[in-house]
Formats: sequence, C-alpha cells, structure tokens
Amino acid sequence: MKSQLFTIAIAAFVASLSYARSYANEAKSEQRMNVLFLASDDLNSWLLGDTNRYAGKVVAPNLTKLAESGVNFKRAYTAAPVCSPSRTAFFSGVAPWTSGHYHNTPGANSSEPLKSALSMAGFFKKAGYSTAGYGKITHGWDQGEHWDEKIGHKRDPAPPGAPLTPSGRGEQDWGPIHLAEEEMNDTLNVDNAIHRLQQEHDKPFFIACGTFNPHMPWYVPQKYFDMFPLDEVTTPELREDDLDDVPEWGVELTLGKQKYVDSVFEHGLHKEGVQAYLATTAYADAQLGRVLDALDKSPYRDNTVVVFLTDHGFHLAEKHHWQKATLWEEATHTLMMIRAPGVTPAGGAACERFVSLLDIYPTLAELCGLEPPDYLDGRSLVPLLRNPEAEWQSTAITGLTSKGGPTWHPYLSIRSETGRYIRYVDGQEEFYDTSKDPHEWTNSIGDPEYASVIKRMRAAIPSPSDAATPLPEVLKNTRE
Ligand SMILES: [Ca+2]
Ligand SMILES: [Ca+2]
Repeated sequence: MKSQLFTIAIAAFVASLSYARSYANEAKSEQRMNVLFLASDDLNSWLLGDTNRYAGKVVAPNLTKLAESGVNFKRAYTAAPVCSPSRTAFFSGVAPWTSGHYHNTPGANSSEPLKSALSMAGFFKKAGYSTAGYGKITHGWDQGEHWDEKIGHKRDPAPPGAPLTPSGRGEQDWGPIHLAEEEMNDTLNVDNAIHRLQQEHDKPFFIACGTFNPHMPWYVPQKYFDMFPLDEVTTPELREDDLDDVPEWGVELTLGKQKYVDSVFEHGLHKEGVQAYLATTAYADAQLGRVLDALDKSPYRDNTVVVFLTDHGFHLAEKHHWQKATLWEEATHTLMMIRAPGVTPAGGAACERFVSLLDIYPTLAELCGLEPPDYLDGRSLVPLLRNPEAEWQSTAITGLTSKGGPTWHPYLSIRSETGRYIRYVDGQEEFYDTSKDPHEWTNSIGDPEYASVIKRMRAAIPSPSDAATPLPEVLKNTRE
C-alpha cells in the first residue's frame, strides 16, 4: 500500500513538474500577463457573510462581482493585523517572524532582513514590466526606485467643525464629508489608475491602486450614509464578559481602545458607527468598481490578473475593542480575491482553504510565468486557483507585538480548520474551537478535549528568534 501511494505521489510530482514547465513556456511564448493589484485599508471580512459572525448588510456590488468572476478566498489571513507590517509582508514576501517587523513602530527600515528583500514592484520591474502605483499600497517600506510612476495617498481634510460625533477623538470620528465625491483623494487616485489603464502599453504592466477608505476617519458623501438607514443597521453580537478569559497580554492590546468603545456606548452610537463603516466601505467599493470597469472596457481584460486584498480586519466593539491590532478573527481575517484569465474558473468559485496574504507574491510570480525570489515566505496559490478544493496544508499565521514592543517576543497566532491558537509573551495562550465558537468567546486552552490539537498548533508556531538573524542565514534555516 505504501509503495503504491509512493508511486502515485511520484507520478503526481512528475506531472506537476512537466505542467509547470509547459505553463512557463507558454507564458514566455507570448507577452506575459499584466497585473492589476487592488487593495483597501482596514476593510474587514463582513462582506463574506456566510463565513463571518456579522449578520448585517454590506453593500459592495463591485467586489462581489469580482469575487464571482475569480476565486474568492474566504479564509485568507493577514501576516500582521496592522498597516505597515501587513503591507510590508505581502509586498516584500517576508513574514514578520522573519523580518522582525510587527508593528507600525519601530519602522520597517530597522529590519535587517528587509534590506535584502525585493518589493513586488521591483520584482515586476526587473522582469521588464512597467510599474505604477496610486493611493495607499505600501506603508513604511516601499523601494520607491522600482516604480515608474507612484502617486501616494493623502488624507482628505476633515470637514469643518470636526469631530462630528460626540464620541469623536482624533481619527475616530465619522460623518458626511464637505467635499464632492470627485474631489476626494481615493476618487482622484482611482482616476489616475484608470488613466494609466487606458494608455497603450507596449510591455506588460503592474498597476497597483489602493483606497484609504474604510480606514478611519469615516468621512464620505451623505449619499453613502443614506444607503444604510439606521433602523436597518445590524451591530455585531457582543459578549459583556468576553475579555474575562483572555490572558493579560491579550487584554493589554485592547486597553487603548476600551475608553473609546465606552464613549461610543455612552452616547448610544454603536449603530451609527457601524453605519459609517458600511458607508465608507460602499464608497471604497464604488471607487474600486470604476477601476474594474475600466479594465473590462480596455483591451487588457483577458490578459490581466486582478488581485484584490485588504490589509487586515477591523473590530467594531467585539472584545471591547475598536480598530485593529489584535490576534482575533476580527483583526486577522481579510479579503482576498484573484481573477486570472485562463486559470481561475470562468464562473468564479469560493475557496475555503486557509491561506495568507504572504501567498500573493509567489502566486502572481507563477501566474506571470516568472521565477519568484527564493526567500519568499508564502507559497503559490495557483493549485487552488485552478481547483479551489485541491488538497492544501491549511494554516495561516499572524504575528504582532504590543506597540513599540520588543520584536523578539512577538505574539503569534495560528488559524486553521481546527481553530485558533494564540501565544503571547511568557507563554500565555488562547485556543478557540471555531467550529463551535465562531465568535472566539470561550478560551478553551485548558480543556483536555483539545490537548492534542493545541499541541500540534503550538509546534507549528515559527521561531521568532529568527528575526534577529540577517536574511541569508535566516533563509537557509527556514527554507528546509
Ligand atoms: Ca490598514
Ligand atoms: Ca472570552
């Protein structure tokens, strides 16, 4: 039996090699595929509906249409639940537990391993692509020399009289914006991306476009608020004592936001907050839809890979927290959609395998027939793009430190079909059986029923001490 299995495995391996060769040759014989890389900031996974805990209405017809025309990864997770380390990870292909970059501060430039990495833009540029980026794509780690054109993101000015909410403080505020939609920065960045798409391209292109919305503050035109009448807005389900079984380091992650959540509740504004988040999401979707429409109307529709992702999730009072920077489902679960003409099923498909945003870099490389750098921490999702139900070793890892905390003591979380495991400094842990407890309400770390599952997940946690080692040595160690 064993030898039979071995023979089958060898045959499959040989078949996959010859397939990979023919695919690469095919790609080389014509012009390579273009890439349209789209991102949103702080957009959580509510729009996935059936795999999430939120029962309310998200209006995102354009992202829905994209999801239905490619592969919609319903179990995609960020490598870090904060802007800079998340974006640096997917754009460099280097995981936080390799780079040591786990939070917005200290900046990515203090990471030795990242100095030897090549950004995705640089990778495509070196392969002969034209590269252009508009809006929020990277955060703190960019390799600007690899962009032929790069117009970064600017925040819209706050409306006169801001804060507009009685709970408002800093960026945690919302309300109708005083600008016309066509004057807003996300709109202008999308205009630039459309303009670029509409040009004639004599070589393959990598065009990236990222919306800042629905990052806070939530200032968008009134019409987007009007799409969500308050009496129809559903708020996420909460449990009053949810933090009681969370280790102190996990609770610490929420401390900075607890007063804000209290203030939202004191003013009776939870529903309004959710409404504003949905409104900014609808605005972001409308903008992304304009780029997608422009692609569809261009000569490049059938030779352009489209990827859409969001850098991490967002809490709206779950676990008494607001925003991001936790290791629970709300902050780690992301959106990832990929449409690859000739590869993804024409009628679209959902994929339930657990994947990471780190997988995007090697996936795009393979789709474009290019050899990826050998240091990448992710793995190509092409087998899942061809067959979303393919066998897959399914785990997704997320890392974080407390703000400005030591990177050699990161908190790490693993998510797979068996649940979520988190380990903080000093070995404090959480485990959730997500099949019975999708809200991650009951920390079952001490339950003997899960002892063997927890043991396996513990063993899969990467060694963060690697982050102290320069890249080449790290790579040698981790590639085995
Ligand atoms: Ca973000
Ligand atoms: Ca709990």
